[in-house]
Amino acid sequence: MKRALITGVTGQDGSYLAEFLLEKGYEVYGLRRRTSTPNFENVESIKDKIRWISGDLTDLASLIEAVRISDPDEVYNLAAQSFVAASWPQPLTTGQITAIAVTNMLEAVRLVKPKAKFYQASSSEMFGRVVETPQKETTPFYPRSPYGVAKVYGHWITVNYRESFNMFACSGILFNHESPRRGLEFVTRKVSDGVARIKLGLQKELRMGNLDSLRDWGFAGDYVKAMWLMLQQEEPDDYVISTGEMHSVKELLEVAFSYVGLDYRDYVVIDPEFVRPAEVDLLLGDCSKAKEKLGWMLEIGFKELIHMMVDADMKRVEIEKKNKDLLLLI
Ligand code: NDP
Ligand code: GDR
Repeated sequence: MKRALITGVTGQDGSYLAEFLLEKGYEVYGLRRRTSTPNFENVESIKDKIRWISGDLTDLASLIEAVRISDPDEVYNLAAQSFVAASWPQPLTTGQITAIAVTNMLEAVRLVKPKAKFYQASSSEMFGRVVETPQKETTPFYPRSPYGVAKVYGHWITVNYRESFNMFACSGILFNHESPRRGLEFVTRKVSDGVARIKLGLQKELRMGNLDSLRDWGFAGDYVKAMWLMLQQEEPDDYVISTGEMHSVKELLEVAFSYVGLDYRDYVVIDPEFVRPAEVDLLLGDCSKAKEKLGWMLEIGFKELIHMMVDADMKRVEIEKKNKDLLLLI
């Protein structure tokens, strides 16, 4: 039985990856930092199957202990301060978790289990300002946020450990991927949740930032398979994972609102609070290398993804509304 250690297992990708690996028969160890309130929502159905290890990415001792306890064949480093907008008000925390802590994780693996295969969650945010379209593995980086800058560090330190210590370390340059488990502040989920609340009469408007930015949005469940495939290869390498299709935030609004019979222009209000100090205008990935070498395939397209998210939020918000109404009756 193979053993995997996942950091960031309570997040969107960590939860899909844990499910995928458990189905494949892996023993899954999940690193989890202490929180003041429980955050098991994404992993509720597999909570008892994960072997939990307490630790924090910024605490090297806890990572060394995590690698010692799990004795992993594969390590997936998914933990990060992952919200781009939060990286301006919290640039140092973002740097500590999203950049420097990648070295913590690599050091823990190098010291305790150097033969373990290592996956680093790199990001299309590293491309930032448009230098080349579509963006591929060889496109130069020009990050536009403290988050993007931190991810560039994480990417290169992973490449460096591969080259310096001959470690099996891969970096997956993943473009935006979404699901009903996406955090509520990210644009797709903010929209699917907003649509559900407006449709069910719990919210009157949706306050948004830049509607012109263009993103390459895929489904998280498809993307975690690519992470695993990277670690099953003979040689470690870096891969772009994307859909190769680009849509604007405006299109996202159109698809989500029209799905429940509404016109987004009647509800969306532009609020400067959600406009970023520097924007990544356009992200479009070329994942031919992953298709060819990993045999990776996309299963869910843009519209299907957004409809899936709206359906899930309609169900969730409906239950919330019923519970509220019941409370009013008591
Ligand atoms: P989430 O924000 O949903 O999850 C982040 C996870 O990291 C959470 O489990 C969080 O724990 C954990 N975490 C944060 N800080 C620490 C810390 N100091 N110690 C231990 N754990 C910590 O992110 P996603 O699942 O969407 O993304 C996974 C990774 O992939 C991230 O590194 C992200 O930057 C990267 N990425 C994501 C893309 C996307 O479109 N989703 C695209 C490209 C890259 P807690 O629950 O306690 O907050
Ligand atoms: P992103 O995702 O920054 O691309 O990072 P996000 O969904 O936050 O933003 C996408 C685009 O939508 C625009 N936008 C808004 N965004 C948010 N969150 N809220 C709004 O109200 C709003 N209005 C417009 C943004 O300006 C942006 O252009 C995600 C994260 O998962 C990263 O961790 C990951 O590395 C990258 O994707 C690839």
